[in-house]
Amino acid sequence: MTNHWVDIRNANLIIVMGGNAAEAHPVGFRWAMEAKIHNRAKLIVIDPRFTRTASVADFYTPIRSGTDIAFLSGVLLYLINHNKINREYVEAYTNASLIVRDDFRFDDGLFSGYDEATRSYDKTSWNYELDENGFAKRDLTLAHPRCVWNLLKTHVSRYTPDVVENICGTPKADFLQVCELLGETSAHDRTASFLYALGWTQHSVGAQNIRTMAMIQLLLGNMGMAGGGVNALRGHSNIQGLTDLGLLSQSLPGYMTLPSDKQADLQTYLTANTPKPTLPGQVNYWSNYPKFFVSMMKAFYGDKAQKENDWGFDWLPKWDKSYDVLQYFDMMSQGKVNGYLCQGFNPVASFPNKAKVIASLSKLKYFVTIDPLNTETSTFWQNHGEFNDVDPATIQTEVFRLPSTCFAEENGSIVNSARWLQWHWKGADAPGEALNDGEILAGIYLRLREMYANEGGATPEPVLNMTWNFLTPENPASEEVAMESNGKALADIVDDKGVVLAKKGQQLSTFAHLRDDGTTSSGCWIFAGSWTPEGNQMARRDNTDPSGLGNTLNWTWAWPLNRRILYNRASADPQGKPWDPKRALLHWDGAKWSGQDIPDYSTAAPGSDVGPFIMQPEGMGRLFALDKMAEGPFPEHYEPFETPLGTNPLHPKVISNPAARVFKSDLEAMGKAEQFPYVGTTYRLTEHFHFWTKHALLNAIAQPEQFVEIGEKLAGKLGIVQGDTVKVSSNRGFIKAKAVVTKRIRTLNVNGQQVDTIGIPIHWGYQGVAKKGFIANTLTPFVGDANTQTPEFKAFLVNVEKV
Ligand SMILES: Nc1nc2c(c(=O)[nH]1)N[C@H]1C(S)=C(S)[C@@H](COP(=O)(O)OP(=O)(O)OC[C@H]3O[C@@H](n4cnc5c(=O)[nH]c(N)nc54)[C@H](O)[C@@H]3O)O[C@H]1N2
Ligand SMILES: Nc1nc2c(c(=O)[nH]1)N[C@H]1C(S)=C(S)[C@@H](COP(=O)(O)OP(=O)(O)OC[C@H]3O[C@@H](n4cnc5c(=O)[nH]c(N)nc54)[C@H](O)[C@@H]3O)O[C@H]1N2
Ligand SMILES: [Mo]
Repeated sequence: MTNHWVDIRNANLIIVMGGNAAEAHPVGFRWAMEAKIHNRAKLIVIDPRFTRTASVADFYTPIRSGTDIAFLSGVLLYLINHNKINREYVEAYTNASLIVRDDFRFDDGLFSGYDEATRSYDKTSWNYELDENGFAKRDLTLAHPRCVWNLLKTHVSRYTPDVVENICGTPKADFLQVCELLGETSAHDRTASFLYALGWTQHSVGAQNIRTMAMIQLLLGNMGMAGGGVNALRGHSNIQGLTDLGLLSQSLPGYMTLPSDKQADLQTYLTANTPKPTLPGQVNYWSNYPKFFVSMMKAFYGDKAQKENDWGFDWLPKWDKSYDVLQYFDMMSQGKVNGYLCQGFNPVASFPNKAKVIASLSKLKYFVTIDPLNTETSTFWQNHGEFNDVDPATIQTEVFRLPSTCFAEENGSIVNSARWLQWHWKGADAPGEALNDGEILAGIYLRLREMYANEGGATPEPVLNMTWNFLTPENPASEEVAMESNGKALADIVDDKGVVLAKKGQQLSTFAHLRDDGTTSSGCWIFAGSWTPEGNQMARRDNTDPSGLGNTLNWTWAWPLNRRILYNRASADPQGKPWDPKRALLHWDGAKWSGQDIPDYSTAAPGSDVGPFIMQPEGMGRLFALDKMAEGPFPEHYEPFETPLGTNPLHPKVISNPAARVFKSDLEAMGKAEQFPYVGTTYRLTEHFHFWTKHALLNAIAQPEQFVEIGEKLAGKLGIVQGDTVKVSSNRGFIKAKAVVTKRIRTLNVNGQQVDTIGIPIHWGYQGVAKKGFIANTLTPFVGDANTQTPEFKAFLVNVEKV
């Protein structure tokens, strides 16, 4: 989130689209309800199904799954055509006025630079036209035909209300009603907040769904404002912490990038990742990249990391391609992987195309699972009749099960959607032989280190040189790990006037004190400030709220630097006056910014050209994304890989995302509408948490049996009544479940045909105390988003029959 949970109550309009917060985030959803009650906010829900969130909304309208880019691009067109934008904000704070290279093109569904053989783009032309100093050219009058503003207008001009209705199946009048309500928040004293989660991310166009919404927020002037922003409602309680700490295959902690194998030395790597400003005088915060990186290497390798050995650069793994989970399982399916350590992950249940997952695991030599529960994955080799019809005699994989604790059985911090690092305390001892995850990993690490020390090996350095300064090496305390993430001074740190900022050995209080000369260490630069000389900031529990905006700066700690609303400089106009006095976050006192939040920057005076989007080299919010997205600098509607239309009404030659993560064998195995005429979509229920709670009797009683939801009209046509057992099949397999016949899923009119949706809750399986059920992911396709590789769980093709 750019904003935070409590801040949702400051919105005048809340749009839940691509999520079902009342069901999946019932505690956080109270802030949406508070906005309704105390702020007279309107709540809109746009979802293929009439959900529990829709049941408390002021307005609901349906949409065909996988078509939100068309809807949101239609909103962009409406806002532009009806002048429902914050014009001053758009001109000063977005890249609308910057001029794009003259070889940039968009034609018939493809942007310039596409290579069909590799299904990827050469993005050279997706850039600004630069002047002789390397700065982007700009036309403040917005008249230049190639300024971002005019390219955007041309790009979205195709998404008229009729086109939106034709692609999305949303009635035109409903669509216009949403546009009108959103347009009202272009006023300086009104904001809108979008609450989204998987209904947007789990598509082959997931990241672009979110980008399109972010562009709307920029046009409305809602970024940086209390009650505005881009707010992902994250899933697992610490999934924000996962990306913060760089647990994706091409990431390092603090959103740094793991070097690629083309970056053979430190200097090449740092140059590639340290941007120069593309407009004069910008903060361009990533220019500090070398400080973050060297400090991280000092945390990793301690005294072993020295300037002479490039701080241990050669010890980091280098990627040749993304090793996302789709890639990894595809490699496994080809027999290219020997062993797999699976920690807190149940891919047989949670990953697409169960048959492919089981076949892949069956090709491993060994498999290790670290989990408190007995999962479908740890027993993938067992025959469970029609739920898992495998022959154990043919599977040679050796399986090791390491029982772990659960989060409530240890101290630690959890990063929530709001970027708050909240400390929590152990609630109970773990049963049986369970060890906590840190202890298990330390045990594996220490044994590996011993083996490398005794026997050598191909590249022993990364393991042998790692620092491991914990009081109990075989069981590092959460407190020690947290302090290491924050970082400390390795020598006295002084400013340019010689004033001591941090004494040698002291915890750092801010990442502004990080150095690139080896005198500071910090395991995750964005966490610097979470554990200072004053102690554990994450354990603070003072909820006083002097601003009344809910920022509670003394409650726990938010990265970066305890800032609660990102890009908060944009909450005031270029002259420094808050757009809305009721939402004033900052003020200029003549020398610096201060106020109800931690300012993005302290000393750039009002009226200066320093942009509020401090992480971008041009300091501006991007309506044109340059080369940051895989499939284009503007969002474009592409159909799901399994589309009920069999075409893309906008450009029949380019049907689905041309840069999506998909492998040839899976592409060829996509189902067709002739055989599988209905749209399948999967989702969760309040009463269960994924596949864990079927181990708990009370949850199993609350939702006792696997079911699928079928709209009344389709059920009537197929002769299915409530309680019938039905078989739902896709090109990858079938499940059987009870039919729930409902008014909540409507038949939609799309591109001259009728489209029906089948709703499939995900929570069942065959381990635990609940009544056994089929794995929903038997049905789903092995294809993912082009940027995040998140699987397309929300739109695929199925057939339904009564059995
Ligand atoms: N009780 C409970 N709470 C949970 C979880 C749980 O298992 N149980 N899981 C947690 C996790 S890890 C996550 S990630 C979150 C997920 O939170 P959510 O994303 O809110 O949950 P889902 O139920 O997967 O999907 C949300 C909605 O998206 C809609 N949808 C599907 N496709 C589209 C589309 O193309 N466009 C639009 N506009 N809507 C679409 C679906 O109909 C569904 O109502 O929930 C978290 N909270
Ligand atoms: N079709 C379909 N598939 C989906 C989704 C969907 O909407 N539709 N949603 C996707 C999403 S958003 C998510 S997040 C995934 C979730 O997929 P998974 O992460 O695979 O599923 P979970 O069941 O949440 O958790 C995995 C395991 O973690 C274990 N665990 C809990 N606490 C700890 C701990 O402290 N340490 C260790 N080592 N293990 C622990 C649990 O016992 C559980 O078995 O599913 C995805 N799959
Ligand atoms: Mo999730």
